[in-house]
Amino acid sequence: MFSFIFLSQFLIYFFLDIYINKHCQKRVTNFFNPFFKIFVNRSLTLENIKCYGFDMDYTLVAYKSPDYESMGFELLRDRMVSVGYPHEILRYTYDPSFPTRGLVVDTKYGNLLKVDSNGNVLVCTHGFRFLRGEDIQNYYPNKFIQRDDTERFYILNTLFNLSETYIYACLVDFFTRCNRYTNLLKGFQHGDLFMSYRSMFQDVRDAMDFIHDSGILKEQTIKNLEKYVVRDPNIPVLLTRMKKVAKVFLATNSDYNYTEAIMRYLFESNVKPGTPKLPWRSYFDLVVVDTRKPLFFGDGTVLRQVDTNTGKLRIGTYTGDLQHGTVYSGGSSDTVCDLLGVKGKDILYVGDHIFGDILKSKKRQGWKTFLVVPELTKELQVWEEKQNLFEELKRLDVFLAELYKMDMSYGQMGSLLRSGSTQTLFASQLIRYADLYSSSCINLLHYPFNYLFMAPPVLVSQLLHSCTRKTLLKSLFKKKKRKNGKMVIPLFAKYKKIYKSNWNAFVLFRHAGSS
Ligand SMILES: *[C@@H]1O[C@H](CO)[C@@H](O)[C@H](O)[C@H]1NC(C)=O
Ligand SMILES: *[C@@H]1O[C@H](CO)[C@@H](O)[C@H](O)[C@H]1NC(C)=O
Ligand SMILES: CC(=O)N[C@H]1CO[C@H](CO)[C@@H](O)[C@@H]1O
Ligand SMILES: [Mg+2]
Repeated sequence: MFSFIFLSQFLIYFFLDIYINKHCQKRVTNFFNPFFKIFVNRSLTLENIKCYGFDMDYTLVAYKSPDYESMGFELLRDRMVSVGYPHEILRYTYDPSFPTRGLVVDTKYGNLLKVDSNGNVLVCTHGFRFLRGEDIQNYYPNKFIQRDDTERFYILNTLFNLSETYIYACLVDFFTRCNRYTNLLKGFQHGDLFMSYRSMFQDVRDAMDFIHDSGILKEQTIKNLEKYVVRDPNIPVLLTRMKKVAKVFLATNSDYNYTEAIMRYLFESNVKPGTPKLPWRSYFDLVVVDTRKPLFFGDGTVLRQVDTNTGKLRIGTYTGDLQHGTVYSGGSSDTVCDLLGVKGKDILYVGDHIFGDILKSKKRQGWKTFLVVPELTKELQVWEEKQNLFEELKRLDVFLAELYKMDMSYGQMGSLLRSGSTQTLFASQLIRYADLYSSSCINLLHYPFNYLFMAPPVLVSQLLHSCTRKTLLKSLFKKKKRKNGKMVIPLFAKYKKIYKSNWNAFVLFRHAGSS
């Protein structure tokens, strides 16, 4: 009897194993691979999603980093020189390890700040110089900024802002070091001219608007698609599968001509062998360009039809029914719901801009949200590599030096989500407004369309978990061992050097040892 149960169980597992190997291997292995993972902040059943919406730039379309940002930087830099900035600036080249998304510009003092959700300053640079405790306190006596002062502080939230962030640091660096200019608290003096940090930032923004509005950035991108745009053959696969179970729409702030060029490249020039080549528009039930998000999620603009032959807009407001393959311009999120016949809560909207795509669509329209965070690939890589170190450090929050070193593996400004064990402003917004987040929308391919996302927010909570002194003491006690009659605390022995140089930690240790 016993052996029969044993045998039958064995057989069941044996065949189950073969089945899994045969049918699910790819899906199962990817499922457990953290790099393909979708992280969950609020539970969500894909089965209830009746409609998927996509942003285009940095969401469906991944730009090649750092080539794309470098190109943006060079256009900006050249523009600055052509409006009168010194030629020496042309010597700067883009360094992708410097800027991180979510930095705040203080236009009064010309500093770049990394802050937490309450406005506490975590990292502060002036040009490329990283300021230390005292220097930071000279500018910000309580190491704190009043973030709602939107006249003074600007958050660089999108990936398009990276090149802007970098050119601003270059300008501050240049003028600070160039001896033709006198450094003052709020800017630079040159003869009888005063140039404030504020006006410099305005010039950078104007230059940024210029390269966007004049179409020069788009022109360069389209001229060299191979160099700047990732062509992932899984995108058509994902949309084909999605369209079988739900409606799919595209809502982009880009104009029709650019959208057409990019989407053609993505969908029509690169089909997997054996799949039919379809026009890109057939993958969507609705395409809306010139959406002007976040305005789109509120009042929106006039809805017009695009003449897909000429790229020009038809005059007048569109009032008809939804026609397949037609492209619309403007409108609002309400028009999207009306045209597709879906309710806000049935939509999962996938975007990369925390303010323009995610916050507004969630707050105003109650859409379900999926934030694409391309940086997660790097964050996860560092996390995987340094996980043991991090686990150890988590229990010992006194080792700031080590934590700092780990932070530097992400880039000069450290992680997008943390600084030491403190959560950044970006991370807190992510937790508040995104239901799901992942490094790419393609990761949806690794989950079945009836999947129930229920996991706790592993990445953010684990990355952000900081421990209290109490748990530190507890963990020290747990580890103590007797060796030759002497009490040895292995962690202490290991970090003796750091302990010696850290008075706080030394006191802490004596407590642990004497009690
Ligand atoms: C950041 O980039 C977005 C476009 O992606 C732009 O609308 C915004 O004004 C930029 N922010 C700043 C502070 O320049
Ligand atoms: C789009 O391109 C066509 C020609 O390729 C041009 O006639 C049209 O004006 C362009 N439209 C816009 C909005 O740039
Ligand atoms: C599971 C989890 O961490 N959920 C968080 C999602 O975001 C809200 C804020 O809107 C947090 O309160 C939850 O803790
Ligand atoms: Mg985008």
